[in-house]
This record gives sequence, C-alpha cells and structure tokens, in this order.
Amino acid sequence: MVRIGILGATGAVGQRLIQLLDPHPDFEIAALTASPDSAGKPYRQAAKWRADSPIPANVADIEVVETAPAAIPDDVPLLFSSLPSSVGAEVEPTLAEAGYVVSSNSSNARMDPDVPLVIPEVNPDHVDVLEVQRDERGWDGALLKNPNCSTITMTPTLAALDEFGLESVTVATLQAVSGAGYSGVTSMEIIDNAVPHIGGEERKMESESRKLLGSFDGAEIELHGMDVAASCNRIPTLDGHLENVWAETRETVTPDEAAAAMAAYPSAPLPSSPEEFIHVFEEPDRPQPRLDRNLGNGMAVSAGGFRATSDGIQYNCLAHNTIRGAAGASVLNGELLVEEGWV
Ligand code: 11C
Repeated sequence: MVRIGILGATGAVGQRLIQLLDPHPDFEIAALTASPDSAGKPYRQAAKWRADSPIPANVADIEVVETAPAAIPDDVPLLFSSLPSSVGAEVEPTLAEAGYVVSSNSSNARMDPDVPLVIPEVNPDHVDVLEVQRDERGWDGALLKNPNCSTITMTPTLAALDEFGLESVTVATLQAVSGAGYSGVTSMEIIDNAVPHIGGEERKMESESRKLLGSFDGAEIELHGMDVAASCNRIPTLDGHLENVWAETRETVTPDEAAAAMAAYPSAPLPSSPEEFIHVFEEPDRPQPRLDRNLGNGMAVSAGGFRATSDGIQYNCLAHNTIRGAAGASVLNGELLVEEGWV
C-alpha cells in the first residue's frame, strides 16, 4: 500500500477524495492537511462533513496538520491536492521540491509548459513532462494536474472525434452548483434561476482542452491547433455538468460514426478507470445529470443527441463534476503516477 496525504482535506473536493480513497486497492490515507486554524484537531472536529456517507472510522481520528513540508510525514510519498488555487500556487511547488509527488486538482499552473495536465485515458504519455521538471527545476518530487471539471467532461469526446480532424469546437455548459462549493447552500440561492457566468471557466475550457489533445515530443507539448469557444452557465442541478458541443471536422463525420467512435474509445488499465469509459445513449434526451452522472461509479463520461449540422456534428455530453471532474480525476492520476514509477 502507498501511504498518501490529502491537501485541503476539509473542503468539498477533499471530502470526495476521502470517500474515494477509503477504501482504495493501492492507497492508504495517512495524512490530512487544512488551514492553520484546523491544524492539531482530529479530522472529525476540523471538517464540516457534508458528504453522503459517514466519515470513515480510520480517518475520523487522524490529526489534521498544516499544508507545509515540515508538517507532512516523510513516509507519505504521494499527495492529492484540492487546495484553493492561490494556496496551491504557493505550496505545491515547495512540496514537489521537497520530494513529494503531488497529484493536484487545483487550477493553478495547469497551463505551465513543464506541468503535465493529464486525463489517463486521453494523454497518459504527457506524464513524461515530469522529466522536464526534474531536469530544469531540479525537483526531487513532481507536480501533475488534472483539468477543470468542464474540460474533463468534453475532452474525452473530442479525443474520440480527433481521428476525423478537429478544426473547431463550440461548447455551452450547464454546470451543477457543487462545482462552486457546498451544494446545499448554493443550490438554494439559484433555484428558479440560471447564471450565465462562471469566473474564468471559458478560458480554462478553451486552453486546457488544447493542451490535453496536444502532442508531446519528449521535450515540449504543442497545443492542438483546433479553435475552441466556450460559454459557461450555472444551473440548479446538484452534481453533473451537462454540455452542448458543436464540433467541426476536416473529414465528414456522420452522427452514427461519431457515436461509434466514442463508444469504442478505450478506458485505461488503472483501478479507477471505468470499464466503459464513454457511454453513448441512443435516446435523444439523454444523458441527464440526475439519471446518468453515476455511471461507472461516477467515473464514466456519457454522450448522446448526435445530429449533423451544416459543417460538422452536434451532441451533448455529461460527467459527474466532483468525481470524474475533480477528486476521481486526481485519484486516477495518482494511480498513473504509481504505474509509471513516479511514486
Ligand atoms: C465550477 N468548474 O463548476 C468549476 C469548478 O478549475 O478546478 C472547478 C474549478 C477548477 O464552478
């Protein structure tokens, strides 16, 4: 078993990480960090636990420590980070320099050229960018990122379509309130409403998807040449981001061909990758967040509503934003880091 730590363990994604990691076939939770006012308290006192299952018994009594190299035991080689991005930007490089391997969900540094941004089913080869960190930053540890939840929902479907030559992508999102924090509070604030703005989200989707689908020659990642334009919207669903995608391809692709390419897209040989990675619905009104977000233990992406447009294809896709799009994505990247010998 690999002893692991969770950075930012009291937040919404931190709580999801605990749910996904206890139990886990390869990982054992051995350290939990949070802000200085929680340090020194047992986890059950430090966290306002809101997850839909009780705090695991062996996690409840772990003493929370500060998010700093001196406070985290040396025999915990792998850290999962769900820190606020401003804290991540400050602390994650320090931890990587000190020898920890960090699989991070935080949004800082995702577009840094020497920080791999990875979805294991899409671009596992990008993990080798970590060699650049070792050579150029001299870090003993490593820092690897998973993308933003809206990007994770769309990008696997684009990866499946890239054999037809992606030229441009337009996407409109309908995002669940849990992306913004604790669902109970925020959902009540937007019942009977929709908010056509999520700070910085469009830019993340437009840049991260091009990095994920970019090519890596062993030294540098070249961003994919497709144009991506996003419009992001908050709607009053609890979990699950639904997205409407318009994709323009060089070669003609029919709705049936697009659906078949997605259904055939392989999963990864890692414990948390679902057997069926992209589930394709024939019903035109699926996928839907409440009905379909838990496919593959919340780790599958689903797609449906395929139709031809004047210059390409339109379809809808969905993924569970706090599992596939955040905590589960980070766990899966941790599994890849172990598989590839970085831990
Ligand atoms: C949301 N996608 O739904 C955001 C939350 O870049 O990891 C995740 C932000 C990120 O509000």
